[in-house]
Amino acid sequence: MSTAITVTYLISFVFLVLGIGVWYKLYTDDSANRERGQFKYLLIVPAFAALSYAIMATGFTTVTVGETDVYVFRYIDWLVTTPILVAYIGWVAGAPKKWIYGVAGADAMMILVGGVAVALTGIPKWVAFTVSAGFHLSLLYVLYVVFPKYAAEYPERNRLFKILQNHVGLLWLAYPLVWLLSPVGIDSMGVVGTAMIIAYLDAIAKTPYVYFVYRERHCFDESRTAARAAAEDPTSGSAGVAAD
Ligand code: RET
Repeated sequence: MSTAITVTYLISFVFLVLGIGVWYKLYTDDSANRERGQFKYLLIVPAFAALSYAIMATGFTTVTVGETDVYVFRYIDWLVTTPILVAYIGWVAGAPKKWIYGVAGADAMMILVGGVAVALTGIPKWVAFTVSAGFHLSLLYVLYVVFPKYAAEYPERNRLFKILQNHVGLLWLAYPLVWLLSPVGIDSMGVVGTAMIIAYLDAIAKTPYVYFVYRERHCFDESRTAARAAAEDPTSGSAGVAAD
């Protein structure tokens, strides 16, 4: 493995360990309601990715399927962590469980089928790519059409919802594009460039995500929900007028 790749993987590893530190601050902040925020699940995101980058930095990156090298740790990491990233947005939006599990399932299928596409050749490869891209589109539909309807009922969480929605909605568009240009796609970008871009995208997709939740951690506080409910309730006196 080239030195450039090893160094990039190590940088991503350090950035992801920083993400674990941010998570720790989030989880141990007594002024925030960690149970309502379901912060515990977010640890898996930087921790699993840091582990997978540590393993990849040692040079153990690929498993050969037929004649193709498949970056197994990359796909295992994505399979474990990306459903959490999208499901958590559903949690912030206050969406029902069926949508939260549904979007996590669509995400897992996107990664699984995308991973299979790497190992295939010819037409089947492009069919698998298209199916995976279809799951990606369905995920974006839930993020931009379904979740906002539920998020509207929790105005105090709206800021965090919008930040995470756009962080995931926009940044993730780069992944299928990089895949397309990489050696497993139309091969107009080298192995080193691909590895470096993905290592960068992965780190940016995770540590800042946890940081955004940290910054907005108080949106889950009961006092805020109660204050809004009181303001919206016309029977609670003049506060109802103020809410308009
Ligand atoms: C693949 C190839 C097939 C088509 C599509 C893909 C999308 C992958 C995505 C991955 C996101 C990964 C993240 C990792 C964080 O560490 C599988 C590349 C649509 C969106 C956010």
